[in-house]
Amino acid sequence: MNVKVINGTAIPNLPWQEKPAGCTDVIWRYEQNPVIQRNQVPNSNSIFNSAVVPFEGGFAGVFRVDDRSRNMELHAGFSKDGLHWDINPERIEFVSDIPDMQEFQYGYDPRVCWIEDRFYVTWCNAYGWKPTIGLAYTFDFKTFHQLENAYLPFNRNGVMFPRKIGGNYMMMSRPSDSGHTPFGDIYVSQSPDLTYWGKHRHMMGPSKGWESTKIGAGPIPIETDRGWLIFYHGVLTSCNGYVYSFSAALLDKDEPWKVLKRGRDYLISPQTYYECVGDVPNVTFPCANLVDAETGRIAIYYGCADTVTSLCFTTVDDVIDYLDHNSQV
Ligand code: BMA
Repeated sequence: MNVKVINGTAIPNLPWQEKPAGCTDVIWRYEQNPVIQRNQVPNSNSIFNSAVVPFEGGFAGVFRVDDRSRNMELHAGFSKDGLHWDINPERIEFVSDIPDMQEFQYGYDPRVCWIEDRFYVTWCNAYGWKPTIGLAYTFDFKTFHQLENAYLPFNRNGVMFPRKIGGNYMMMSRPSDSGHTPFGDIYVSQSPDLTYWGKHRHMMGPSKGWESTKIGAGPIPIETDRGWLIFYHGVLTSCNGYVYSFSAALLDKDEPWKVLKRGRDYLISPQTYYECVGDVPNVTFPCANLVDAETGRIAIYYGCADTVTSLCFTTVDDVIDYLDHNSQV
């Protein structure tokens, strides 16, 4: 490995498949995709845009499950190998001492981040039936303690950094509108206590064709000796609607709103059947990455066509090498 993963852990049982012979892509897909089918839970319509982490020698996660009434809900799930998942049929019932946080309206697009001694979950949470960023923590994926929402509506794609930086917790987010927002930049906000968020800094906005409409943060940032490595999604407006692809960027380690490198091209765009056909065609939407600190191998979980969940693979060296030669900040 040329680039070192910092503060990472070894994941010897990381789901993994070698790059196919002759493949020149930076990120390659798992051959048995999708790993999570739409009807894996009784009464589910779709399971996608979901987050997983290493847990007790295996893996745990928070899954976006839309049910057959088309309620958008979050379910916990467990797996020994990261491929075969046992997802709870009942949605997560958050507990909270804060009366205003006690009613669950809808939740989607979760991310899970280990910080210090527990797992934090961020998700797009309805407050007054309007989307903002919900925040909760869990130790065991059984009881989830809900905290204050991080922001006012409208906001989506809240993604925490896995440690305090300069003494504060940090979170990326994407201020939005009430609909299928036709704009969107990524900002980084800071908090001393996970209740009050401020010092909002602009990180980056839409750019080249594949990400010309809006962008949003994806999985939890990976700390390396070159800076924070992130995957993020970008949206193109075609004559037939939105197309969601994703690429990578490298952020300054102390001031992560400063973008050091940014992929010129997408690294994954909707091209396979399961990415192009589903409830919302042409969506690849990453919400989690598992990183083996020993080898630099990365397994990315991404939602496909708002219907199923898939896996793809790369390495820290492959992505940084790509960024070193194909960056357009
Ligand atoms: C976004 C979110 C995502 C979804 C995407 C494509 O606004 O709702 O959950 O994957 O649209 O429909």
